Amino acid sequence: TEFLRQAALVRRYGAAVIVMAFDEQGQADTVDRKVEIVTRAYQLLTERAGFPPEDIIFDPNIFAIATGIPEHDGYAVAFIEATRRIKSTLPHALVSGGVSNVSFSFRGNDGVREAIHSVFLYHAVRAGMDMGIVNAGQLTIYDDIPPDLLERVEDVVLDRRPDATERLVAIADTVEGHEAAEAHDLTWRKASVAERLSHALVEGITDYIVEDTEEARQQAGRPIEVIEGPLMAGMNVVGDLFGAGKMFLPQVVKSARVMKQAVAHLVPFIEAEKDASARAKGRILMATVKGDVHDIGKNIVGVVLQCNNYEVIDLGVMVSCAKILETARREQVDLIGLSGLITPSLEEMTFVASEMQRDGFTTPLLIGGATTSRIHTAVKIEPEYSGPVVHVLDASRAVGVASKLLSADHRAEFVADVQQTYQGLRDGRTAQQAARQLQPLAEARANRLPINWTDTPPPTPKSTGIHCFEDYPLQELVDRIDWGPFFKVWELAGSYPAILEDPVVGATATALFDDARQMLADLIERKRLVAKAVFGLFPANSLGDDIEVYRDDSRQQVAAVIHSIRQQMVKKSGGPNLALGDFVAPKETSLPDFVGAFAVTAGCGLDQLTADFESRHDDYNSILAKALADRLAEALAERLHERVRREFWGYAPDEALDNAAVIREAYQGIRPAPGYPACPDHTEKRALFDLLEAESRIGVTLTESYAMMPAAAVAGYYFWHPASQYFGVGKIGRDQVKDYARRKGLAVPEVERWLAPNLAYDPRAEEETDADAE
Ligand code: B12
Repeated sequence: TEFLRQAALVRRYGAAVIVMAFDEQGQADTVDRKVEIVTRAYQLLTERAGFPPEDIIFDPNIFAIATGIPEHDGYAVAFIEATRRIKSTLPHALVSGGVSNVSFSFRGNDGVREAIHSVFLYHAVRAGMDMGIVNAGQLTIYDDIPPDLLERVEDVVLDRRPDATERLVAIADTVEGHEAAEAHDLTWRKASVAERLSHALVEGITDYIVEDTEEARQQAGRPIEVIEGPLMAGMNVVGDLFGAGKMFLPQVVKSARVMKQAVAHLVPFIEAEKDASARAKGRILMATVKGDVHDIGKNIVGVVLQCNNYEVIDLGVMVSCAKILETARREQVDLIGLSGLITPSLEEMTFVASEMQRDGFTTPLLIGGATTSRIHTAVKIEPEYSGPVVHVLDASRAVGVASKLLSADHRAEFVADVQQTYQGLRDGRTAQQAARQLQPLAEARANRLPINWTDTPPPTPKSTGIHCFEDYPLQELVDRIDWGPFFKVWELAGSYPAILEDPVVGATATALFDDARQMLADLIERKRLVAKAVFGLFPANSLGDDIEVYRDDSRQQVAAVIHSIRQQMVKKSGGPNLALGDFVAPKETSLPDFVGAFAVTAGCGLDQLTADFESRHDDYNSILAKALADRLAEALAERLHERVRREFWGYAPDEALDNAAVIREAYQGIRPAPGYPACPDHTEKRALFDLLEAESRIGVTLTESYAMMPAAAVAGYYFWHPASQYFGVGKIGRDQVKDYARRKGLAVPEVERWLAPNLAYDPRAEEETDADAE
């Protein structure tokens, strides 16, 4: 009962649980006991406490091995085997464990401990372990463990021989902690041509690729054999290492560059022979949907799939549904992959799925991109299409999903599993929706942020009106770059700058960072990218939830209205229900307040730059350039905001924050951008752009889904008040949607379409209720 009481409490907070393999008789140390205890817990949690199984994490106890006590020798194997059984018998449950325990008897000898952790993780992860607690400073790369040590450590971890501990102890003193130093030698050049090609692919070295490929071609009977033979073999090694977590994304993208250059050398010979191209594992169509311009993520996925021998047809960005379906038919693709960055793309993806259904497609549909999610895919997209629909979280999972969908043996099981999971998510969602408590709009408004305006009268900007920078000095932005997201693009986990020293990804991150800084210096020196910005500080007052922006100080003529949306969730904490309008002095106070608006880009010239790289089959530098342009755009937004606070508005003239403090948003005021959680309506960008004349002044345009072009662009508002803060609007009710539609002069269904992710209700169900009422 105590277990169930605690489970109910955890469930009330919506949290996941970690359950140790522990019962009335104590901690479990054998496979059977571990499995028996967690199975009992699983049944109680799922059947009695209503826990979704994916929120249950089991920790089936990792105990120290090689302690000298024979009964302890099997502890690692017991964990690994228990994990395997849990993963096969208790669907969706996750497995974790405290890894460092296992090597406890080698305290003081980090070299041996690192090797034991890596070996243990290697086998446990293969058995299904999902996560673990481990000192990241005590890990080495499995493949880097010297063979002699590896054998002895595996003997111990896998309990392979009775004298395993003695044999490991015998060499323990000779083992040193891992060091990254890798000799820069060229001995690999002496190996056979096939081995050289494989080495160049795995290490991402392009220096000799054309001459080696040519040598291989001369030796081969036909040019295609070079691709099908040594190049494919090398790429298979890369694919396997990446899949096993032993190689990281930047390295894989560099490998792809080697492969592309080799293939480019061979293509003219293959064409001269009129030979069919190498047989790929499958043909995948990829596209960023209509109205959306983002493509870094899609391109990365494309590269990773190509590395794994899939043929990728990439239609680029802003691709209409008709073109996607027409190409899919003509090219007889095996999979269709859609990508999107902003929320309007979610609706477009749903539309593509419904059109696939209408056209009688059965091709599996993959969904990916920053704005997508498993829950959205399950709730909105999958019900539209009877073929398989799978949300893919990131590049490293894309290959696994593609291979299962294209495998005759595994497809049915995989699809059934995904469908069952999505059904579960839909059911959970309905229950959640029913439980969600919203306040009526009027009550939420009554609970607005109370600001005593007479205490802090609005500061008058030093300089009102519109300011424009047609060529903002890039050098000034370098120190304002937030490098954290840059590493995330490359799927390297960790915060900057610690990531550069990280024991697992540090070397890769450092090499990538060096490349990035070198390219940045080159971009600045040769002026290959141009950054532009426009901003304005305008007289303004709030009127209810809206903000009226006036043309001049007389405040007679309204130049634009910023429509803000109010939080409607019940605030158990007693906090206010916020809307951006709260941060501007209400009209009835007669106080002369102001708001700011801005649009920046660092993407002018980027298309030419990436086209150059791509013509040289260099995805690595192309992706690097895009990621840098994004960083510069964000840095420009940051720097401009800083100057607005200190110089142009001048309400914080003495502000002196370092980059880390700026990234932490330790300054006064906020800079929300339409699309971000405080103002989720992308259509508000239209008024913002008109107010700033952004199109004509800096050449940034809006697509039909309100994405900005060039892609490396940010646009938003400035609020000065010290109480202004970032927040999420969350879910809203139909009362607010109707009110908002009226204020914006739009039809309710149109607003419902743009704000789909924020609706607390299903508009289709509401339509029926309306009809019933009539
Ligand atoms: C960096 C960033 C930016 C950068 C660069 C954007 C870019 N090129 O990605 C800048 C600063 C320019 C930017 C601008 C904007 N952004 Co922004 N941005 C982000 C951020 C922080 C990270 C995105 C990113 O780069 N991820 C790394 C890449 C590699 O990942 P990815 O694209 O998701 O791709 C991976 C997977 O999704 C998957 N995948 C992708 N595609 C596909 C396709 C297939 C078939 C498969 C299988 C897999 C797959 O694999 C990829 C590799 O692992 C996200 C928040 C977040 N944490 O996601 C917000 C976010 C994407 N941005 C958002 C918004 C709103 C904007 C702006 C509209 C804000 C504004 N008003 O200015 C603009 C729009 C720009 C434009 N041109 O219109 C929102 C979008 C959601 C929404 N509400 O619409 C987010 C989610 C933030 C948020 N929480 O609100 N942004």
